[in-house]
Amino acid sequence: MTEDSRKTFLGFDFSTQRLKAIVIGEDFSVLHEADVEFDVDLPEFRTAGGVVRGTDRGEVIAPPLLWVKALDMVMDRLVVAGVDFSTIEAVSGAGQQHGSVWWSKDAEAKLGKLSADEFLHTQLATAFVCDSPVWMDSSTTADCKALEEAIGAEELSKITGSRAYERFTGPQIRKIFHKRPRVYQATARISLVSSFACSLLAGKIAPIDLSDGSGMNLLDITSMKWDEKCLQACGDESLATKLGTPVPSATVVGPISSYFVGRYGFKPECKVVAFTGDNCSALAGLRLRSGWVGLSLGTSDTLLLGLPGPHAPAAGHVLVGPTPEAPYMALLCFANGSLTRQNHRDRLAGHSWEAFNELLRATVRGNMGYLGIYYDTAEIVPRAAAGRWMWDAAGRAAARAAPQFEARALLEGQALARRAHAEDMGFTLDKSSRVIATGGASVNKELLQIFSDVFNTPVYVQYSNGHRLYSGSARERSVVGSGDTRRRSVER
Ligand code: 5FX
Repeated sequence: MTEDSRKTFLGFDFSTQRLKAIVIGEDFSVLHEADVEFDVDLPEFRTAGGVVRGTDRGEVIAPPLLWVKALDMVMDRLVVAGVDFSTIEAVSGAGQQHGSVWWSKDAEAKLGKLSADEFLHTQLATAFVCDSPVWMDSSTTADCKALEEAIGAEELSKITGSRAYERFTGPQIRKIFHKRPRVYQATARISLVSSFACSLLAGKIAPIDLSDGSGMNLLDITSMKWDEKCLQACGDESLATKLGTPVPSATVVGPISSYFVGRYGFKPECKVVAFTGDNCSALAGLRLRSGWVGLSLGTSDTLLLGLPGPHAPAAGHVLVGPTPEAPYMALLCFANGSLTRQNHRDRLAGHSWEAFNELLRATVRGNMGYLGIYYDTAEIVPRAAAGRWMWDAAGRAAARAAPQFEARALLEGQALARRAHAEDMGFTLDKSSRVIATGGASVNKELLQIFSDVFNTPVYVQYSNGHRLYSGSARERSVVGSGDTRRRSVER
């Protein structure tokens, strides 16, 4: 069958550091891929890791026009890759969670009459009232406190699935409402990064989906409606209108905007499906069974578990699930993921993963007792400021250790934290347990091996055609101790 007679589907991932696009066939085969790396491809926005550190302590923002410009750029790359857009039946995607986009009063009119002859970013240059606070922002501690005081911490967790967290959109909205009232008043609509991206494709402000909407401290995850008291605690009576009505994640929002029909040759009836949060879409793609844990290794590391119903966690988050098979999901987000690994790779091994992995191979499981905690950025789980701690086998604080011990201390420390907090969330390991890894760092076999050793569970990696075992669990191996304790890969 030629591509022309096939139905194809286009997906986007508006992640922290890059925008990725992928075209798949009806059999889920990947036909084309393209990406735009914000720091490298759009240097005029002066981002580092896709974000800009703001002037307030802990403030982390991104200019929405960066994402707008990246969209045309990635589309042009798909054109160069030979994509025939007329075969695309439907478009959808994911975005980094919690970040908010503040649309001006004339933005929706602009979205509705975009000319195919000009770039999106020139036409939407005045569509945003301010830069977007993103998930790495930790400047809203006072707002979290105020929200928990207004609702009650446990009650807030019961209603919204989370206690108040700095990066959650409700506290971020509260900060702008109180500190920048003119910005709040000038805003017609507030989108999440996901629904903002969907809006560009749909040519109108797209609804927030229920799964990503659960990362705001505003949604009642049982009734699936905005909670009046939470809205009141974060803004004024206009907030419900600014947010619009949330919809299930698989909702068709409308046909694709005429901009994409005219500029790239989409058929006018191509459907735009609501976008959701990156972790929500990862959970949907992983098809987790009970006892399995999803591990998304990206800028942040996130642990994902499917849940049958809502509950009120003391730490971590419960979200409405993205698919009927996963009605609810648990999420634990560790802010120090790939960026932290990369910083220490650079420090310990130059800029090469190969050299870093050599260091790991020079050490053994358990790292001769060396253990480390490396927070280059404020950590979310557990809540903690940036810092670095290391101990030797006797439990003494160690100011420094040889690079190979540091390399393993960093990764084993990360894996241990992921396991301990998953267990606190109610996750129990048994014979059927497995870890399904996804995200950029899931290509690193040494890292996967460490997760396998620490979770004592096989680790699989998600591919478009299914899960593939990457590393055997420690319990499948016989050798522990002084002999060859290094990896015995059972890759298939
Ligand atoms: C989840 O709660 C997070 O904050 C992060 O994983 C972001 O979604 C990263 F994009």
